[in-house]
Amino acid sequence: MKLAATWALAALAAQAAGAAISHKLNGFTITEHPDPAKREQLQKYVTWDDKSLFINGERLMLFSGEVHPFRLPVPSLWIDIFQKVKALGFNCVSFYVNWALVEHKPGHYRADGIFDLQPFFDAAQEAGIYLLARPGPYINAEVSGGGFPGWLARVNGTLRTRDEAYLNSTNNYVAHVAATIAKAQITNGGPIILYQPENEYTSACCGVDNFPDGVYMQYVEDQARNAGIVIPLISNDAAPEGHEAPGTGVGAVDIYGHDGYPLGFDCSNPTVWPSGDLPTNYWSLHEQQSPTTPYSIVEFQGGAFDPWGGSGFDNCAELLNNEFVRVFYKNNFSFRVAFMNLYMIFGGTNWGNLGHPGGYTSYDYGAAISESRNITREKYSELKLLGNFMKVTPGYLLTAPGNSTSSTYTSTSDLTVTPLLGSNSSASSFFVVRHSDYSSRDSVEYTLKLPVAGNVSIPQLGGKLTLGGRDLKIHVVNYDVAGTNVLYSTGEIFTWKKTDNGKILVLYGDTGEHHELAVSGASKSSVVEGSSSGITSKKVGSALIIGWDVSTSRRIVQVDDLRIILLDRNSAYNYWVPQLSSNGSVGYSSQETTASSVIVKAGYLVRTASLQGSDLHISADFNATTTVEVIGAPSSAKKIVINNQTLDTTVDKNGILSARVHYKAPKFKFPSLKDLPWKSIDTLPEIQTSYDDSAWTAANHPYTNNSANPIKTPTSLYSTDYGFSTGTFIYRGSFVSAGNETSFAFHTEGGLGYGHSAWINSTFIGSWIGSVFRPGETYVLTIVIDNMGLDENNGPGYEGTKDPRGILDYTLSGRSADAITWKLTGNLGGEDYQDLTRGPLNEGGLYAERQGFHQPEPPSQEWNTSSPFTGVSQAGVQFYSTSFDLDLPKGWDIPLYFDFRNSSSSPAPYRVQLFVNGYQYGKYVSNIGPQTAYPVPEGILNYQGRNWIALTLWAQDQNGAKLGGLDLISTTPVLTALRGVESVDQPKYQKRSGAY
Ligand code: IPT
Repeated sequence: MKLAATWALAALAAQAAGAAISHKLNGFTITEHPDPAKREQLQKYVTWDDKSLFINGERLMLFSGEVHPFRLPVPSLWIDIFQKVKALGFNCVSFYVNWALVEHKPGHYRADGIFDLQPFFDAAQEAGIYLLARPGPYINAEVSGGGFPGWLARVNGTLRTRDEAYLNSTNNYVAHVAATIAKAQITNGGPIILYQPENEYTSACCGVDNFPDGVYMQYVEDQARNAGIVIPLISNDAAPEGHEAPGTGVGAVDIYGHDGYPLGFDCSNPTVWPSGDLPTNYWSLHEQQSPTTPYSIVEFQGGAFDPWGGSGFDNCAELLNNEFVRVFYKNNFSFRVAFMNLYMIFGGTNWGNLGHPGGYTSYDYGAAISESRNITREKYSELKLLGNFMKVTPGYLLTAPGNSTSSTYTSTSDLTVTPLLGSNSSASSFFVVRHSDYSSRDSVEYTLKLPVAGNVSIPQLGGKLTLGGRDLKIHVVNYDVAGTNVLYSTGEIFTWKKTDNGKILVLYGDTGEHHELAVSGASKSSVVEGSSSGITSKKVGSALIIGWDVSTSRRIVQVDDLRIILLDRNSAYNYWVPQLSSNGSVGYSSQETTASSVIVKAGYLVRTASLQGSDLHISADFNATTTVEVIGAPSSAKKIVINNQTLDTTVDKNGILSARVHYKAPKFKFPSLKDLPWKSIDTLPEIQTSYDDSAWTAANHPYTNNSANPIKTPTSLYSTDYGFSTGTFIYRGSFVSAGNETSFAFHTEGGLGYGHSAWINSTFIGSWIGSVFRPGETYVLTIVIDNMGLDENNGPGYEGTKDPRGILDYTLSGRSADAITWKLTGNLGGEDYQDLTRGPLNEGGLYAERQGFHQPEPPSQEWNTSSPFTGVSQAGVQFYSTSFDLDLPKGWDIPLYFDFRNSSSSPAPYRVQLFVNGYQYGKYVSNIGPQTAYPVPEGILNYQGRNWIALTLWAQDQNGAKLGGLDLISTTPVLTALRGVESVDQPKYQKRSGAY
């Protein structure tokens, strides 16, 4: 009610102002608000100027990572991701909603259970993370159809255009999803601060006229506004091209943003950074395209996707590694980026057929947080140094980016410096120093000329600065540390904070480097921890200059009431800066850390900290025995309490608290999957002569509803014409022989990496050697097609989602095509899918899936006892089921994987689907790869209890197939503070009425 009223008022106000221009489209009145100030009438919580957003009036840089809740379908694990993002120093997460999972049947929106968004919003809020909502309706995202449900292939109009049939198809979804998002807006006390309509509305194809169509964009925006969205709308142009930027007329968004993937998506040469790939013109483009809005990169490369047969995500993690983080992300800071979202920060899993054909089950993405939620990639640590620096550096947003130069500020043209200049000589400035050849692996020595202290050459006390290969540094000038002015520092800042009796500044550099800082108005320094060797200091003018060689042992230098902690990069990786709360609630403010944080040296992860009396509670995770130290705690803190355990705590002369956490890997046992009692049935009964397909859908439409692809067959054999768009399809074509048929040729489509197998009656066509048909007898063709998902719909006109799946064409020699009568099946019920819990895409059309045997407790008593390790000796599809118990220790986060390995180097090709407690959590194709290890999260697996696994084994070779290997394996167990991981609903097998 409140929202509706706000919206109505805003509309009235806009009308009264007389500035709005209205258009009519599809029964909606579309209202253009050319003046962004009008948006301020909608709400006052999220505002902006040319430099940054303001949340509740506070100017702040939004540092964000992309997370897709639907790629981790265990709601109780979402807090884990949010806390790991928060620990980076980030304050925002961007998320997509996947329409295909919530409106599989037109008009039926269903977003409950694992698809409910509210627990995601709640977890974000608990962790102190803001959200950017990106519900599409088109999302791309390497998901089937780019998020379009299969039935969109039947829309008689061009997708993502103003065609009425398309717009109408989106109304129900957006009305629901935007209303859900609206309820969780910051205006209602929720975490959502921004909304992105559409996705990369940047290019069109194939004769689509009227592009870009502002009236169409405005329709998409008004759908959101009409559902109660009052927060600012932000765009994500695929490249900095200025589409829909404010001032471009109807359809303009409030805040312009663009995407950037400078190293692309081929991970096969992970050490090669091609020349010219570092963006250098982002700021000048921004000034041209959207000078009134904060510079926003809505998706910046956080990893890469990888296709079937690709080089694997370890390679992507290497290509987009810690060096990429420091060179490319810090380079973005030279453009004063004020909103930066990394796509992905956690990729997750394409479970249950949700992916597009260009990807496999893993969507790890090589992201900072791995698919198994692990944070051991070095890029996570590097990002933490950067995220925490930005969090305590609000002065950055007030600077003006200047021109890059290789002469003004450095002694060598091998380096290029981009200045971010403060508005006057005492304001903060930043100097971003990089290699002129950005990919250089050379170490370059240099001195700096900064506009401070009379443009002296730095280091002033002698020595040289060094920029290592594939590094980039941000040097600060006039940097405010709670009232102390750091005149300059060449050592990079991790964090700083105010303490009870002074302030702490943490600096880091690489070993072998020399650094210098100058503190205004200070007179003397002393080394209060560690060796003073390599540390020099001297008063120059009114500043105290301190020079040091980076050492792997920590040194603390006291300068008046400022305590400077000097670290090397690898040591800095172990530091965390949780906000200190009294009640466990984390909060949002960017200024919080400087006043109310603690600096914690620990190991694997620190999640939260709170002070309760004299107990300093820290929730943290460990993968090794670790000494925990707390620096800058309030003087009332006496004891360190880790995960509710009070530890023996010592306090040193500098007030640093320390305690030791012992790590001893727990003992636990896994079942050997090979030795389990497996039960098995044939899941291709369709090739038996006795098979009855009377319940199947007749493929008898003499037309197609697919406006982009005319049919070549007498009746349509496109799966989506009959409501099938997910998982395996089976076609059965019968004909009465005239006796003269000599060959059957057919053309199928299932998307990149797909396969098919075909039989005539029970004879595998792959091995068929031309037996003669007997006239008058009926023959049945059975064609099994692996559908890898629907293609994405890259822009208006591409119509990728309409690329048909199924049989595209066929000929039966000697006969006309209509001699064959076709039937088909996909998942039981098609768009009226059976499994409301696991959602519309999870099961395909194989017999065992239609029956629901992939769920726990199938009726396997009567089935054969046979194992996938023995397999089958001819072409076909076999189904296997078994169960085992796990009893893993509580309080441990133990990443588990199902690991397939080939026993021979050139196995006969086979395809496997792996079901875990009914959830399809792996699709393995032996001859394509690259994925062999499939992580399955706790919550899908029951860590304390029974687990049912099932496999479909599709032997594509006439000689059959068997598993080369399948093992349950784990990586290092993490002693975790994470509590309350709950298994999701895992409905067990129940006889399905009407199942065939
Ligand atoms: C960008 C899409 O917006 C996003 O959904 C995802 O597909 C991403 O690419 C790649 O993972 S499009 C960008 C490549 C121009």
